[in-house]
Amino acid sequence: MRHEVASFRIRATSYIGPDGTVASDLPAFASDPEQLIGMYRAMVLTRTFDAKAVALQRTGRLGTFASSLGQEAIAVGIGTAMAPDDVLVPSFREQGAMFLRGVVPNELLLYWGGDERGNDFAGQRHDFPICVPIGTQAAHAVGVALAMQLNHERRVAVCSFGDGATSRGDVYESMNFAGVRQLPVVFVINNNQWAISVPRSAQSAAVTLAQKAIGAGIAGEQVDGNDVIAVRAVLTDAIERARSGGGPMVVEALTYRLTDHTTADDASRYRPDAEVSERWKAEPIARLRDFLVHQGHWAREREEQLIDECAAEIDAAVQDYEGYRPMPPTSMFEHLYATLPHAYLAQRAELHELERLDG
Ligand SMILES: Cc1ncc(C[n+]2csc(CCOP(=O)(O)OP(=O)(O)O)c2C)c(N)n1
Ligand SMILES: [Mg+2]
Repeated sequence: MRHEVASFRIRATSYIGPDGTVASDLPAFASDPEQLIGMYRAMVLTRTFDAKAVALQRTGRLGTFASSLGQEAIAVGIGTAMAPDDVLVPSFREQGAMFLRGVVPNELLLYWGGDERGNDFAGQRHDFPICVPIGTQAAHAVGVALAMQLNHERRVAVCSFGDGATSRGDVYESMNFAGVRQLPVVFVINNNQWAISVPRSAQSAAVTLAQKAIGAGIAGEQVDGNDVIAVRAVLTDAIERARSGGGPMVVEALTYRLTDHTTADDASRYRPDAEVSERWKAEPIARLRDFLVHQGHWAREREEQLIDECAAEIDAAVQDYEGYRPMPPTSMFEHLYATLPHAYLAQRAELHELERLDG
């Protein structure tokens, strides 16, 4: 006899469609225009920051930078769904969430400028720094969630990574362990359809990336990652569920990387312009703005004022950043170990000597 022993469904949520359609059952926070305007502002600030950071890199004033152009709704959805005590364990494209959590633009400029002081967030002591090794932060998030569970804390770890990262063992292993222990962790897949030049279709034969949760025995769902209302709503539910002992969850947020992978990349070499132009029609900022205008909560003067405010805030951050004296090369030894391992002592001494000779 054969019978079905398991089956699964993956639910997808959206509230505001790219064509302006609006669902009737909006979440409660969406009836407060100030909440929506705050989210709109956070997305515009993020886009302003990204544009400035790319310009700084192009003029030799910043190192390699990863823009989140087109992906702002995911970061802002994460940042607005989390409680202050929760712990964000981000990848390298979550600047919008980091700003909402108290990291300041100047710190991220320092980081991307190669200065470790940028990872020592003055106003946000318990979130994790940017993680460039793909997917390794998932294991860190699971460790954080395990500590929270052992300490009986009502806190949640929120970990984001890309579509490409879901092919990594680190991510599978983390999901698996989170399922076994029913840890308070929410994994957010920031599915921007590309992992540098590798398209989503070459990443996995699975119809959704959310269903990778099923193999780990945890819940998985999709959300329209260009609809900030949907991202916030779905993540709020996932986080509150995890907080009250309901276990981990995987949320796949569907979006599109509208620009190069980083400033070291040229995406026009591997994807057609027509694909990118098409995706601009669904980008998240215009979508929320259209909704706000339609509801009578937004107008040209407010838009112009907001653009000026964001530009001023980012310009001030650039001024601060450029006012920093660069750290000496020996600072590379200062931020990883509490006690420097023996093998590095001689290397540091050698660098000190070179610095001394350089005057
Ligand atoms: C362990 C590891 N392998 C390879 C790389 C080089 N690398 C940097 S970004 C990237 C692609 C990541 O794609 P995805 O997870 O979709 O995130 P996205 O950059 O699209 O946000 C790769 C392979 C790395 N940083 N770490
Ligand atoms: Mg990607």
